[in-house]
Amino acid sequence: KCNYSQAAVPKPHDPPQVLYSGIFINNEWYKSKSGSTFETINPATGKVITEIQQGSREDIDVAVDAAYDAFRFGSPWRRMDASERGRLLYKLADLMERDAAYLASLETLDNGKPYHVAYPIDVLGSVKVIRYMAGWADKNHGKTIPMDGEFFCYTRHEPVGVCGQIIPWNFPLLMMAWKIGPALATGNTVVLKPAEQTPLTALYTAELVKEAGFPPGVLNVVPGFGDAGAALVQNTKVDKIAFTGSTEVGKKIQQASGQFNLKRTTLELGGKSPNIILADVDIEKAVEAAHFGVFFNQGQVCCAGTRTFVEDKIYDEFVERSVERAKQRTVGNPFHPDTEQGPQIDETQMNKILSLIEQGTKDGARLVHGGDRHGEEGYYVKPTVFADVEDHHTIAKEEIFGPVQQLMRFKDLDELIDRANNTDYGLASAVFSKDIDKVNYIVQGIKAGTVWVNTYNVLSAQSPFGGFKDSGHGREMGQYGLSQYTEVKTVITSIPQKNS
Ligand code: TXE
Repeated sequence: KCNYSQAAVPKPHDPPQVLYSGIFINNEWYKSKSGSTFETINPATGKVITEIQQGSREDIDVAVDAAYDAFRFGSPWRRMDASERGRLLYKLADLMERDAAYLASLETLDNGKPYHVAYPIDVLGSVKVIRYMAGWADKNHGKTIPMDGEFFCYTRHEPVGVCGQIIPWNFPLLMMAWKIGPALATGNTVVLKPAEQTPLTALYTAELVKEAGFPPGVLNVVPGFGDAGAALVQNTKVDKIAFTGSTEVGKKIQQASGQFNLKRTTLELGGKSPNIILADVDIEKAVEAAHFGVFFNQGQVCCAGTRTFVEDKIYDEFVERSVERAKQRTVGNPFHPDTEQGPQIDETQMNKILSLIEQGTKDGARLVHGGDRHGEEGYYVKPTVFADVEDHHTIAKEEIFGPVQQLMRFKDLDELIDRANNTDYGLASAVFSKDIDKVNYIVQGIKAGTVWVNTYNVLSAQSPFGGFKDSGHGREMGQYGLSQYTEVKTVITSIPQKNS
């Protein structure tokens, strides 16, 4: 959970004023070439916040040209000391921190997540990621290698070049920080496309990038829909695509990335993560952790623990307590300090969740709490709990991306590992137990990029995150994250005589 107490959260701007709605290229604001705009909606009310310039292929191509030019050999960005890149990122982090209450308010308005969560997790979390990556700027160096023969060999960690970054709506600012932090620290240039549902914090942060002093063209932001994302993937001047979103679109991106020039890709996609609760746990703590593991961020979390496997001996009590916890969950106005759960991102997602809930009942799972819409205004879904969910049920297989918990029963550990791995996804997982031998056995058996032990949803700037299988590939954050934004160049020089 977050490291910040609620007392430290300042008052929100309610509502925050929207200052930027254009396309950001070369440190300037532009209207779309086509003249098109789109509406960004407040999901708590369903009302329009403002009109945003809608980028399409033409705008993407101009932004890519700007990023390409900023990366040219001899450009100010290429000639800059690595430590100076770090300094600019530290400055950006300071500016984000200066405007943290405003940024968190903007996120709450555009996304619907509770403000008292957006402030510590999304905004201060993003500040931490940018600072962590700033520190790496002048430390990600190559090696000298004792190769055979009369040669001197060393490696350079060079930036990949122009990076296209396509991000989703569930953590708009944080996903931007995960993407631009390592890319800029290692000297790349960027064209970022925020999700169409949540462009506001990315646009404001673009202005902070300018204020921090980054040269023009280093970071460009083009708001728009999937066609703009696809244009970015198709542009041959783009060297790499980093994407977070659905597995369906991730597969398209992977295909298109190999079709024109061969782009490098990092993909962080969906999940159906197993959360395994053994009978020896402190049940109160495990119930709370499993609740948080599913319901955090309105359930709109790629690593959510949506298949909660509970050992037979404690299953019935676990169901009862989980329902009690779900009943207490406070749903409502995301600007209110007591709200735990705001609205889903939009009507489409709300309807998808509601139809999967219906399917759960049809398939024979036992609906023990919630199950329908909360209120009539905005896109709220009641905290929902299903018991007796079986592996073949649709709700045990498909990513729901909503506040819906699936409680599943298990008896035998070996059978459990097969069941937990019986999914196309492999993003995250968790095991709760005091038995270290069982924990280690499960840790090795689970096919997933992260295994949490006696905790859930813990992410940090220092530790890598990413998926196995259809949850994508590549790792973000930590030292591992840097390698996804650098090419290794081997330099071999003939020397007259080699000595040890
Ligand atoms: O995702 P999309 P959507 C999952 C979750 C959710 C489902 C659908 O299950 O219910 O995906 O959400 C851009 N080429 N996740 O439709 O479409 C798009 O504009 C290039 C999991 O919102 O994948 C946006 O910027 N780009 C996830 C981004 O891709 C394209 C977070 C994500 O949108 C494109 C979000 C195309 N052809 C949803 N089509 C996670 N891993 O955290 C769309 N986009």
